[in-house]
Amino acid sequence: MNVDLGEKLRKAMEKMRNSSTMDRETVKEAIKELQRALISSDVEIAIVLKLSKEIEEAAFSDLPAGIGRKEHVIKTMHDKLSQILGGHKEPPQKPKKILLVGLFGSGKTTTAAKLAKWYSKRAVKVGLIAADVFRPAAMEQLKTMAQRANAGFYSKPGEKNAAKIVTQGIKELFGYDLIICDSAGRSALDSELTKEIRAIDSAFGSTEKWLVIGADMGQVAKKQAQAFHESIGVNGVIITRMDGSAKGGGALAACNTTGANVYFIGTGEKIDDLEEFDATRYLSRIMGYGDLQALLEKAKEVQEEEELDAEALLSGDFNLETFYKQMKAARKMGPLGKVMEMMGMNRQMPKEMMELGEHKLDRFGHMMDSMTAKEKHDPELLNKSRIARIAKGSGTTQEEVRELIKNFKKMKKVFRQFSGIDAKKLEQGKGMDMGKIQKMFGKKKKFKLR
Ligand SMILES: Nc1nc2c(ncn2[C@@H]2O[C@H](COP(=O)(O)OP(=O)(O)O)[C@@H](O)[C@H]2O)c(=O)[nH]1
Ligand SMILES: [Mg+2]
Repeated sequence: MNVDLGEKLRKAMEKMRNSSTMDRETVKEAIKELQRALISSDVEIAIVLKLSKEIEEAAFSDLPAGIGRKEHVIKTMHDKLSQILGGHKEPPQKPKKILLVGLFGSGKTTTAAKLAKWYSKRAVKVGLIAADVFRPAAMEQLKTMAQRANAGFYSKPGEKNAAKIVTQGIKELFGYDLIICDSAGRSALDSELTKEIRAIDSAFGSTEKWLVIGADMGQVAKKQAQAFHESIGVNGVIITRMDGSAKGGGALAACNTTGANVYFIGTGEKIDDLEEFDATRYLSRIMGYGDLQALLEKAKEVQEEEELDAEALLSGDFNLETFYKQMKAARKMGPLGKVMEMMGMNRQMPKEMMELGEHKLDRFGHMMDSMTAKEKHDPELLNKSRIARIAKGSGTTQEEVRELIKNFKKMKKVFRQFSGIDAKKLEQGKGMDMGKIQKMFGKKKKFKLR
């Protein structure tokens, strides 16, 4: 997600980390890198310049007790960055009525369903109203997604008056804790759209009016957020397509200058691709330091009777069985690439493992069934004749069995690397929230995918 920005920010930070002196020149160099990164993510120049100035000033101010100059500068950079992206504003936990507004294609309908799922998982009974009378297909789209989210649904195909749909919808969805209303967009916020949204809003009695904006807007998001706020009043923002645009940083910073609360970001087309936005977490993610917290949250949410045993994953005792189980559990949490990204491991992951499909995983499962317990725990035993036996027993080819072993070995190497770096990196202050990781493994905790 937004790998570009992350990559560049990481470089800027690394420049600092790796320099032996911490003079003005070094700081200026790092700030320059930072500027380049932010500008290429379409962050407004004025914001970038202000940020640079603040960092430079803070860098050579008095040091807080017990902290070195370098740590101080790095921390300042991180804090200021997180600030311009909007920090963290917790979304309301028990909203009653959310109205989603925005232009065509901003992601309203998709986000309505994603939100329904997000709140459903938090024991909120959610109903959806499809009030896009402009594009009738949107009703069908939302209906299908509502089913996927296990949410109630109301619409009235053929009805041209959105407010009427909403009034009826509220009646039909009586007893639901939260009702989310999807509205129509236009290609611009014109008087017609304003009028329609106002009518829906008054029929609906929104407690929340959230603007949905695509990350590809970049800094233009500012104008859009302001315009929507002035004409209909907006008290929350969701930025979609953070996964597909290099301008996500710009969109975030722009919304932040308007004082808008960015509650969520959309990170994919699927119904689970919605995340509560937290700038610190977002930064550590895109910069590749991993974020176990996000992973844990996601893990808790996936409704599968699979256990992802992080300890086994990173412990030295990583055998074929753990490998298979973990790959299976990880897959259920979403594309493996994303899961690994959250753990900060995507950089080292073999490409073929990131793209491992369901079908292949099933085949791996069959092979595993044809192995003895001993073989699973010690794949070194797998010589030519054993491989032949396994292929035959599982209806696969010897080539595939060898592929499984090869992949397993690669993964083992990745995990070993990952588990071995904590103490050293921690001492050198090289980012990585290893405190969290260590705490988790220290407790020998398994986390269960419900
Ligand atoms: N990659 C990605 N695509 C998204 C995201 N949110 C929405 N989309 C896609 O954007 C397009 C427009 O979304 P839609 O919900 O129909 O927008 P609406 O016109 O505002 O209702 C669809 O193709 C969605 O699949 C997101 O977070 N990431
Ligand atoms: Mg729509």
